[in-house]
Amino acid sequence: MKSPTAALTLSALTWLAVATLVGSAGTASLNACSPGENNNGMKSEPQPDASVITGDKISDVKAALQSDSLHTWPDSTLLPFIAEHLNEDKGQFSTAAYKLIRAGADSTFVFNLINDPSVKHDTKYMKINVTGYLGKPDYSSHYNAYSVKKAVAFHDEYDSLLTLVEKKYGVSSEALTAVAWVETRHGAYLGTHHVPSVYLCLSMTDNPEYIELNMEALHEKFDGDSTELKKLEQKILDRSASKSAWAVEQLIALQAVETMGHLSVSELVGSWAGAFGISQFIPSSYVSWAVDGDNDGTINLYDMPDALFSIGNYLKEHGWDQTNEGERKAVWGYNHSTAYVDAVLLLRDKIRSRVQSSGGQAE
Ligand SMILES: [Ca+2]
Repeated sequence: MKSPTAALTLSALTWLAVATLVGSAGTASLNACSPGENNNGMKSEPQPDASVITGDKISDVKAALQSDSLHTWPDSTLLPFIAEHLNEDKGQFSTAAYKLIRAGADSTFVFNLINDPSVKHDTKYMKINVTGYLGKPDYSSHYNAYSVKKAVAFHDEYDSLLTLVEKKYGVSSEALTAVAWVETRHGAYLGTHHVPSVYLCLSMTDNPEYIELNMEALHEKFDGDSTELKKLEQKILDRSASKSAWAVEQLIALQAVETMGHLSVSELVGSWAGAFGISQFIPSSYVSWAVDGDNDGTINLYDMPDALFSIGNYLKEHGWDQTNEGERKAVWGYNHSTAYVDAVLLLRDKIRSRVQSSGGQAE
């Protein structure tokens, strides 16, 4: 990368403002543990008081970023600037860089992210995230006999931690166990996709060449009538636009994740849809709702206490209460799929029934 120009100093100032904004929200209520104290659920006293970032901070982050002057530059200046700062092998990401800077992202963050050797261009992310809806989700393996047995064993092993989370957020230990199982098998399947690469690719789904790619895939598979085909083509157009806009938002959030300083953004791996950690949060969810469950000063969703506290906080903030309607709304907030909601709540019921029938002990 070439040396930063004078224009970049402005963005550094902006960045300070964002760091202050996110930093103060992220650390205000952290309680340090005494040396040797273990708050990972093995002890019930003292109880952790997890730091909570309440509300959606992304709009605040974006507002602060908008004082960066680069997003106001005309194309005639901005496009050559981008071409100059992207590494030779990263030309395929020029649209992503352009969109991010136009959206107010810090240009240093954008170029560092894209130029990182771990960032790879892969059209599979444009395809699966745009046309994935064509397949019907099957969650039945998440609540079969094997899953219930494993979930009950987890519920027993993490009993004291789950009890703390339940007490704090009012979300039952069985529901927390069910969400963490369906998401990642309690951390056994965290995904192997490079999260920045996923979002950078997704931010370009509305480029003509990737729309064409998805249209071709649709035409290859489709054998219905022309009215139905037109509807599906429109759906691809709509999803290409919405996924792209969403990915730009998530990349802005990823910048906030980096500022918070708990995770190495360039090393984040997760699902092909861009979710990471045991709780499978997307970057904006991490910024807004992830919490430091074990009070070690770091919000790390690859650690079980942080992941479970974050799931509890997320569900509570998305409407979880003691009603079926509230539960369904909260779980739907986690993943906008009725099949997903059904699977999580069915597994929750099965765990509860097994736990109750065995007197609280796993078999
Ligand atoms: Ca932590």
